[in-house]
Amino acid sequence: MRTLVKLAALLLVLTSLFILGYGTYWTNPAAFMTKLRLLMSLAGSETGPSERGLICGFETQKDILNWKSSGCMLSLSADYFKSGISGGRLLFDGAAGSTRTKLEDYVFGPGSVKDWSSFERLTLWLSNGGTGELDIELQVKDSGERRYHHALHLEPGAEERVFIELERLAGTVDLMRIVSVIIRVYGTSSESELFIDEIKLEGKGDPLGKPFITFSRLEVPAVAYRGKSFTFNGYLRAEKHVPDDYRVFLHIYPEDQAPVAETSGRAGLINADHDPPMRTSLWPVGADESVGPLEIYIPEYNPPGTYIIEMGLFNPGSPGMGERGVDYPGAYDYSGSFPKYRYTNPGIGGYVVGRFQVF
Ligand SMILES: [Ca+2]
Repeated sequence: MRTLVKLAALLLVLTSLFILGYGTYWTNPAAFMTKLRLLMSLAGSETGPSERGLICGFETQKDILNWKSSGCMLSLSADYFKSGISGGRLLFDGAAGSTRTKLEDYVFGPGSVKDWSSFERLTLWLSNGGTGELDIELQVKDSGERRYHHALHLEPGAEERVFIELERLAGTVDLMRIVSVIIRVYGTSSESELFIDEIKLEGKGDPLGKPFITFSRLEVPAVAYRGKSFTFNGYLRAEKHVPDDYRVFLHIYPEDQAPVAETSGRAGLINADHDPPMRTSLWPVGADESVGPLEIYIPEYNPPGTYIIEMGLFNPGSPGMGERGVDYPGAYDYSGSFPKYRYTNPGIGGYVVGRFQVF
């Protein structure tokens, strides 16, 4: 009797599959296989442990549902894959005036990887399956709406494995709070077709979470006078290569103004932000580099007393607008508007590197 029930159930499943697949199979065998795989994935036959750092493997319907598309349609495809049994296929609607299209993944993928700080690079495969050239822009967005842009061009039939070093992203976006990966495609028509697979994070280790700028020393007089200038110089050392050109922030203000949270709100503030004599991307590793010399004037109306010197490197290429008051323990500090490099020196808090007297 039980055997009969099992047989009946099996027959029912096979009949549903047949009805679902029959029409599709004769018109489009590939689509039939995709549907079959979808049914299998929905039935839970592909639930393996997700790979560390995998953002999207384009293997299940769930992978597809993470993406929000506009001007294009994403589906699973057996025609292109670099991992597993399928990849993603982007077809463009080709409507009049539709020259660019967007695909956005809210990084809720299998690994839910929002903190990228322990990885070294982002990689993915792209292949142009259509007859026209494609201009593609990859964007990585963080919770503060900061975006990193990476542009590439694909000839018809060309395939590329894209690598983006996270060290470069770190200067623009907050690697601990990644929100989405966006793929924009320009110049599409209804003949355009883009395949994509295996979006993942690679590498491990701590280079991105570990500070690598060392404060070396200051050259300032012990005493300076209101209504006069003094000569300032400071030295920093890069313990590893700095990928971008950072600017020096140099804030000098009366010590009693330190409790004021916003630097710009401190009475008597002297803001001496400037570009270092040598671009930070050219700084040799392990050597002291000077950020001056500078002549700094102390206005006569400034109060006398102990003054604080706050100095560091920040990235002016970042669009800013960071969340304030966020404790960030890594190599990059987003507690202000722009990413700053933290010092390796223990005990340097708030970038305060020295004090001097003003008379
Ligand atoms: Ca795949």
